[in-house]
Amino acid sequence: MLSWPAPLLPTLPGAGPALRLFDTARGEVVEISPDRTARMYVCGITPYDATHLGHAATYLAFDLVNRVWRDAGHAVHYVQNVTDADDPLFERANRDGEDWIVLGMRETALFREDMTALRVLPPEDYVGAVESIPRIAAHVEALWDANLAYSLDDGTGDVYHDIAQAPGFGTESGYDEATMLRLSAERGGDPDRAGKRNALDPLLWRGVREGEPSWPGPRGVPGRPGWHVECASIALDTIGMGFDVQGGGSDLVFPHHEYSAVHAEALTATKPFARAYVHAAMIGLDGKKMSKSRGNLVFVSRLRGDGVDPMGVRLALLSGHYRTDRAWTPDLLTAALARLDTWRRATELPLGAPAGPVLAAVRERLTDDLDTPGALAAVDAWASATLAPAASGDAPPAAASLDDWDEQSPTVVRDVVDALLGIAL
Ligand code: 5CA
Ligand code: ZN
Repeated sequence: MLSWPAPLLPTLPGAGPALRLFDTARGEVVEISPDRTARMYVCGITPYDATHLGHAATYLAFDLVNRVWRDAGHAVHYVQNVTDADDPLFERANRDGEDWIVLGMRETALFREDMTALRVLPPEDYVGAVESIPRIAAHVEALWDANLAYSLDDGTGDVYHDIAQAPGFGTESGYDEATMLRLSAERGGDPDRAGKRNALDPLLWRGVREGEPSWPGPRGVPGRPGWHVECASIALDTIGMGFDVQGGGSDLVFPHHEYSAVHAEALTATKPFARAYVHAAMIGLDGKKMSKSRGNLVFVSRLRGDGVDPMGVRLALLSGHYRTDRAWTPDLLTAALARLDTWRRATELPLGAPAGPVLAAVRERLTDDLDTPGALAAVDAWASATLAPAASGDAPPAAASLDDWDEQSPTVVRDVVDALLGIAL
């Protein structure tokens, strides 16, 4: 599938510490040690509605991972999927009397525009579910042929993964069985379905139903893929096993990332699927998780349409830590636009406070589990030091040497903010 255009990425002098991120599976902040090419898979959108600020916040968190790696000299093989054939799409398209393919294409196009406006680095592989169906079906067939999957004998053609044969099951989320059963019921699973060997067995292939689109499937059974095997399969076919970061929002910890990992580990008889599972917290509005089904959404495209500077939106979302559930408020945007203005005024001055410390601090804060509030505070400190003499009409502090307080510094800081935070000043 078509990705979106890449913004230019300035190169910065020197290097920062190694990246550390919170890994859900290990329950702690761990050092991420990629090979020369770092590999990351981030779960993409289900394109039945426009991108809201919750989605944007999640993609921004992983954009920082991408930027930190590139700053450290890594090539990055970044993969993202598009769940362009799933129930929410069919339901919305039916409701609106629209073709589900047209709906998916339109919302995916809007997502690309939103990501471009927010200056998110594009994935190298942007892969749709529909275009992947033959390969997903082959993966399901392989599990079935290995007797790791079974079909229900109720005539539906539905195929399930036999989780009792998956020794790694439960290690990504670390949840107990009761929690898994509850979350499975809440998030699209079917623990109460009759005929399954285990209530927690996940759907691999859904046999064709009246009125639903279908494709040729495993052992010739027409239908469509389950959700988790979609991501397992796309990741396997692009970056393979043992990649560095599997990313998404915290609502994907279970069941989605647990099952994607278990499917891929069963398919390859190797471990791990990902070396770290990293989750961004939820953005809410008025005390509730922002979600399409609740309808409490603020869309990136709506803000853009209202003339809001996308860099203000980016800065507002980065002003909170990615692992803290937080609310979107109009005040957050107002504060971000004021901050953006301050940074712009400071970087437009002919002379600035030393840039070295701000570069070191931004690198240090971001590599420490993406501490964006800390990184932003470092730029704030530089901006106020730089603006202070201008405000008071004084020359730069007499003690500062020419090397320290110089004409390169505003340009360097602009590059730091651009390369590491993705903010164009
Ligand atoms: N297509 C699947 C992933 S394979 C999916 O979850 N799509 S989605 O459109 O519902 O969500 C896209 C991404 O945004 C996911 O990573 C999801 O975890 C994240 N997300 C959804 N709602 C929020 C929210 N309120 N705050 C932060 N992230 C969110
Ligand atoms: Zn996914």
